[in-house]
Amino acid sequence: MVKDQNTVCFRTMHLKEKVRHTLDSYLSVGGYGQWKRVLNERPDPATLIEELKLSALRGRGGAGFPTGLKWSFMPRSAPGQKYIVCNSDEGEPGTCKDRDILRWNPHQLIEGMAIAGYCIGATVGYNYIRGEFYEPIARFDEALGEAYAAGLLGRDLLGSGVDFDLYTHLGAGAYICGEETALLESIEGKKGQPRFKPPFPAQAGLYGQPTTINNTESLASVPVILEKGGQWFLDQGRPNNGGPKLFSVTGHVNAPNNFEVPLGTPFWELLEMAGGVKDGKALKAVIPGGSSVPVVPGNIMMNTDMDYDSIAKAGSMLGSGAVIVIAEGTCMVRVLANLAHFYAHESCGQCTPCREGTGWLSRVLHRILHGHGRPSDLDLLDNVAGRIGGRTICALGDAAAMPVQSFLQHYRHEFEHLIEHGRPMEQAA
Ligand code: L3W
Ligand code: SF4
Repeated sequence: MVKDQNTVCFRTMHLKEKVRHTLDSYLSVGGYGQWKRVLNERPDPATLIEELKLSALRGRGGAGFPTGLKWSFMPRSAPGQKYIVCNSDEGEPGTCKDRDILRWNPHQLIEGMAIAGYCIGATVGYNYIRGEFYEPIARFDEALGEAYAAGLLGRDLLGSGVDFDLYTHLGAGAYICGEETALLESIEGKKGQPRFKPPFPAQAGLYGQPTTINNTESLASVPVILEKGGQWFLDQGRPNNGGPKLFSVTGHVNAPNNFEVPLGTPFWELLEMAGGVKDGKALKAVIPGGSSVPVVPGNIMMNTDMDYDSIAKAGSMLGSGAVIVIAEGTCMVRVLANLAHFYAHESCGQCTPCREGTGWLSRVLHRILHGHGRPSDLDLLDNVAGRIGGRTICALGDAAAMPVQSFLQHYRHEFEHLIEHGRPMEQAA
């Protein structure tokens, strides 16, 4: 559960009641105020989108794409059905924030999706939830029922003439369905494989119709941005990095948890909130944005702030905000072999460089790890990773290649040692 002290956006998370996820709890903190205002006043959607642009909210799912700009891509006045889709298929290793929004703030997500639908001209929304999320799914469905019963979803809402229907759609365990176009294929009942882009979903998305897809945290941030203003949200963070953000701090820390902190918070503060490195060990490295982003040595992270631009300067990405802490004493070959196995397992198999390359990376890393590495293996790893990146349909290929390149850049000596001596330099922490 998100640590209590700093919740800014996720309003019911800090309530002491055990039933924070209910409609009554949400209404008690001003919930649905913005949706009711939209229904009563029918503001020009363009003014709402401008507020969102001012807030500098960047997509919280991994890519950090500006949310207001994405909404403005929708051909609002074009005829035909349009859709808003929420990506709650949280599967990035290390990321565990969206499930807490579904568990504790489902109504805030519903309100955000309804407002998004109004802004982009969509009268139908889908929330695609990871199928393993039993409690979050139950909470979201319960909240949907409450919202319909209260007349906040459905047809001619509050007599406004505005319609908005929202449905839950469950994933079935494939990581790749978190990629936006694979997710759309999955909703359509097809095999979850990414589509070529362009066309982007704003041009041809669900059932070929204009569609906007945003992450759970992005959409759930919208009601607060409209209530307090885009400038307020921007001021919570840094220029071009508006707002607070949820970080899932995991790995070798004493108190792993989700924390909501302003973008731009120094990494060391976040580490302290998570109780510091486990067992008093030194910090070795950090994967700052989910397993798909480059690893950063601990000494660099200790001088880096947690926002999109600062982490880019440190050579990595903020990604989905999953901060994986690695303590001194950890064998980095083992860490990378573990990640490589994951991507090889989750590749959808459409593109040859990804399907074959992820398997090669995994097999070569495992043979090094188990003491059968060859001197030429590091060049082979570099070569295979270099032939995947940028040559595939979706970002999974890059996600598999980037960690390999960054681990070799910073920890090559550990790989060389294992190849030469057949045992790791450092044992697992
Ligand atoms: C219209 C254009 N739309 C871009 C839209 C595009 C998408 C968004 C970002 O990957 C990353 C990936 C993972 N006209 C547009 C346009 N768009 N140009 O903007 O697009 P893109 O391609 O930069 O990113 P992506 O394919 O959405 C997401 C990384 O996130 N990641 C994964 C996290 C996992 C989770 C999870 O478990 N919840 O999110 C972590 O780092 O590797 O690089 O909407 O359509 N000209
Ligand atoms: Fe599938 Fe990998 Fe190609 Fe993505 S990059 S479409 S996961 S084969």
